[in-house]
Amino acid sequence: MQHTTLRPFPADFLWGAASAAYQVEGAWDADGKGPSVWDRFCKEPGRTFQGSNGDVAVDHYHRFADDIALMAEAGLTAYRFSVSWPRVLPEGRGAVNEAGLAFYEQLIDGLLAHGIRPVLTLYHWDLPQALQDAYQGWEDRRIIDDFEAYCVILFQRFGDRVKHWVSLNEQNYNLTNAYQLGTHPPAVQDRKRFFQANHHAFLANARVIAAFRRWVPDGRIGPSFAYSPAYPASASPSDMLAFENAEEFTNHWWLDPYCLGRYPRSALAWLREVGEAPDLLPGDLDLLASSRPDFIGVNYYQSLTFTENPPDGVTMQRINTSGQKGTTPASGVPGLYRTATNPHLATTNWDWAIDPTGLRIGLRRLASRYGLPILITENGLGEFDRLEDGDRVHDPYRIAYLRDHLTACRAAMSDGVDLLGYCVWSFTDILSWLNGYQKRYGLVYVNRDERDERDLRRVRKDSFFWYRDIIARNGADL
Ligand code: BGP
Repeated sequence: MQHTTLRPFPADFLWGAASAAYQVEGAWDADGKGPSVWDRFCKEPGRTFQGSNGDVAVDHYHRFADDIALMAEAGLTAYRFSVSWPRVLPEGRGAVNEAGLAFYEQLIDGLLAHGIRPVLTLYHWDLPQALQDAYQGWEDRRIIDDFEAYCVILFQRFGDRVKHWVSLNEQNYNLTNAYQLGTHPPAVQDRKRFFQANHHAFLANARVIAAFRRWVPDGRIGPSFAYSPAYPASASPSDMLAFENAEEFTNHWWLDPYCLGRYPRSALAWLREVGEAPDLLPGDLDLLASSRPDFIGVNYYQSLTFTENPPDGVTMQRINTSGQKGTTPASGVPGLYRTATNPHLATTNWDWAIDPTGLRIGLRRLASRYGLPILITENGLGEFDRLEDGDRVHDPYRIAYLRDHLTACRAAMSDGVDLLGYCVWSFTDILSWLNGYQKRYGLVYVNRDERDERDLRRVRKDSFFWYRDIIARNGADL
């Protein structure tokens, strides 16, 4: 579709930026917080880039007021952050840590005082270690009750002020790393356990949405999905079939249960054939079908291109975590699909394809298939940035990336997509889970690296000023 004019962003469009507790807060054991699985995992040798961890991260826990002031200066109208479950419930269940809740209360009230709407993520991967130890976390159905109880504490406490909620962040990406690649805790490589853990997460998501309706009836909630729309490597029927397989296994497998309350048919049939299907109990599918979200949260970084993969073909491979361009191997599931390089797209230094049109295509696919509004909960560029004399960071590559993706959003809205808002990943630089501090995403530079915490000073990048001007004109100057 080629529009002669693009639709303007609506007046109430959420202009946001995002973060996650483990990646920014630090204060990993302060004021009664319990350990999360990441607190332990990052300290095991060889798990992360140069052994980096979030003990201090960017010290947002102590500097949140200054960070909010910077958000206000940028003109943000929304800030997406996550609550650390073990900060609120050190054991994952049972006694509440009042000091943990108080931190989020101050953060939320500080945002609201500056006219910034809080978008609260209930779970961004930092599972309480106590629940991993007690029953292996997502692998056990007990997680459903415990997750619901934790979420209800937050609904009761903040539901009067927070109207935008994200249930689970990137269940797909997190559990793929946790149970297929072995690169997130608990570092398992077992597809049967992978699908079972996912099934419990779907049920937990549904239960929490049902509880949300009771406690925050005027709020909106949805999961955030790591969405990489699939492309076929060519128009050959075998590549088209591989692409269909990939769409079904890497996208619909999550989005269909969330939004339609059912698993995609061909994928489920395959998993039953190979003995990897999750065990479903009576009532499970009814629960899924009863809790439709209010929106789909989309975390978009790249499209992925697929080709056929024979039964003795390529298996799942770890991604590039060094920033050495061209080191990502082909990855796939034998008999289903494998990734291929898309010769039409440039890539970042971490080999992520830069594809704004892929965002437009993806948004349209979601809008047509699920008929729900969409909130872009993450989009951004991880790159090496350089702090220059006079406290300047020139990041024209990030500005180009954000501008092109926002333009794709406008095109998608003109195509009929109901887009609620857009959150840049990330507001400040953050700890990138496996990539250390050198893969920077922020609009605001943080003066630290893997080896040295330095002074953790905040420095506005060129992209900060650019985004401020875009927001000021409600996106009219893209
Ligand atoms: C998403 C996560 C974020 C963030 C981002 C960038 O998967 O929700 O937490 O990390 O991707 O990924 P990375 O840090 O691996 O480059």
